[in-house]
Amino acid sequence: MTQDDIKTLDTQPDLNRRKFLGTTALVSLSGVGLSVGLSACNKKESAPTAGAGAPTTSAEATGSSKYEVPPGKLDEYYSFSSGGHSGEVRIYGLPSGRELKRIPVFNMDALVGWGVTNESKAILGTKPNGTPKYTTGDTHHVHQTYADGTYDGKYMFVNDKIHSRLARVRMDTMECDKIIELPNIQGFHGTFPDKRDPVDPNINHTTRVFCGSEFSIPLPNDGRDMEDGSKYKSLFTCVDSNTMDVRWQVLIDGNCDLVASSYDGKLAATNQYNTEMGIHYEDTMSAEMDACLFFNVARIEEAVKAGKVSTIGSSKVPVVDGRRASNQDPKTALTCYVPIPKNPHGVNISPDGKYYACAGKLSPTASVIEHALVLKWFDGELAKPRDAVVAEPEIGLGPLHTGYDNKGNAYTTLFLDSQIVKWNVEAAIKAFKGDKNAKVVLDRIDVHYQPGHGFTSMGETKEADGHFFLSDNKFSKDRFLPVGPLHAETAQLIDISGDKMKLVADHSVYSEPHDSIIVRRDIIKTRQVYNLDEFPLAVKDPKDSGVFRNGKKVTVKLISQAPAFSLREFKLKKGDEVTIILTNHDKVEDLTHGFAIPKYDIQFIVNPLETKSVTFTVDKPGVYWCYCTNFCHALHLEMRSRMIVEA
Ligand code: CUK
Ligand code: CUA
Ligand code: CA
Repeated sequence: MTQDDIKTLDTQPDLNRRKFLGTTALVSLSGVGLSVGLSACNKKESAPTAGAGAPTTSAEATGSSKYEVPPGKLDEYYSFSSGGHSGEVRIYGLPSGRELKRIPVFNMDALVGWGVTNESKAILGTKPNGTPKYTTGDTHHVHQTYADGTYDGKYMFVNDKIHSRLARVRMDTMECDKIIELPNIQGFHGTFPDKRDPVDPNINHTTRVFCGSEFSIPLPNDGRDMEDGSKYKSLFTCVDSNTMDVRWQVLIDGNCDLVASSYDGKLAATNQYNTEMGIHYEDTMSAEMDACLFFNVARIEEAVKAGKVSTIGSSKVPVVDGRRASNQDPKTALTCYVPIPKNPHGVNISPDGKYYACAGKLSPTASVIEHALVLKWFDGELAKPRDAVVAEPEIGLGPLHTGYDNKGNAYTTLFLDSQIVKWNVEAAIKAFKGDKNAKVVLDRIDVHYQPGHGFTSMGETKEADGHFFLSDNKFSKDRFLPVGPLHAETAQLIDISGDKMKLVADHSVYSEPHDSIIVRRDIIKTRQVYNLDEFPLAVKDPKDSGVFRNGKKVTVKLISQAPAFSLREFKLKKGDEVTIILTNHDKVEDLTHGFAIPKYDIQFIVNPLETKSVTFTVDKPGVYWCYCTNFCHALHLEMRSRMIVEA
């Protein structure tokens, strides 16, 4: 594409395609128009759908050894990614795309024993019968904690959309250490940690996590008001990042979706696509304008302190009123609703902290909202919230998520156009003011196909480095060997360091990552081994091994040290409730052992100097070989212990 073409795209949008989205798709809501217009792949009809054997044209393939990571060499970046339906978090190396780890969070995991061990069940929460309360999760957004505007390498937070849970992952062990369920909400979608305290200048790091609820429900949701949509409500939630207690909630008009936090700690933001508060999906598209909703964090916390709160149902969480009607006076308002066209998706703050980009989704625009002007509105010095919008460039069809480089450029995913568009924020602001020469759109690149999230290396921090953009695409079709009706997703790596974007790699990923962050490797400092002392149950001395009976409750203590368990066998009686405590005494990193008991559905691992426990009732007499599941030694297969259950 030449510079002239780009200019044409910028100033003269393709009217037919715009019209298609703007009228056909949206007017014929009940007909096929909507499904064609809004569902994927309307543009790439010519692409083979599956197994057609047509090789990809090599014209677009620009991969070169510069981006390859040779054997024995390490990647420059970590990419932390949500796992969608899997309920897990994944870790990749970039640029190689090597999958390094899957962290079980909301899901069961046989390798780790997540959902099996007592320790993981205590984090997951259990039903009265001791099984995990939920066994499914739906992770969408991962973000790490901040200090001084960049990652501090301490924690990562991830949402669970299906059961409205927030999980925290420790970055030193890359394991989940806490999960909470948010009260009185459904469809917990966007989440973002704050970056500093809005008031206390000494707190320059994360202490809060903001959470948006996408689905409105009757409050409390106990069988009342089910047919009356006007009674459905959404709440915006703030969680303490240290204690993981819910601090407060804000009752709002409309819904929440994605969430952003400002660099000065003063504002949190969420885009709203259902300001109509529609229950049926055509109702959610009836208005031309929805909103980006801003929360004044300091004022909300003052109101909570002053007791201007209510509670909902059995929840004790203080709820403040952020609805429009109660927040008309800017000088006391807790919330500011900035009108944005139409069913926007995504809100992302620029690394200089000045602007939020809120993409239109059903409008081919990205709205640029100036942070300082929103603050001005709260001071009573801006006539109306919409005046905080300082640019609204037309960038393409189905804009969703925006990443940033370190040169003032934004990169937005275009779901319907299957493109990434690079545009300059300051130029967009000039164009909005009437400067006809401002060159807003700088480049476009095709991706394959239908990108959801896109994100840049370190792009959610003030250390954005403008090196890579990763496009997480929802369809891959002809890009990989077909594996049945469901294909892999594509994560496409794009070098954004030059004027032109350059596609450098296709990585296949298991469905369906939504959001990721790309983190410089020097920020992450992991531990090599655990410490015996951090586990209260640890079997510290091999001599402490044995079977300890207290009526029908039996504790079996043993250790693992390659290639043996400290008990060759242990005897139990049918009906015993047994707790097995296993401590791994191997001290070398990665020298992990497993413990599996056939027919009892027990399987877990113990890492070096780690302790884990399981509790279950032995109801089947017989001999059960407990064996090591993790290849640890030349005599790994011989590493066994006999569980003998007497009738
Ligand atoms: S949402 Cu998935 S593409 Cu859940 Cu972040 Cu936009
Ligand atoms: Cu221990 Cu294999
Ligand atoms: Ca709407």
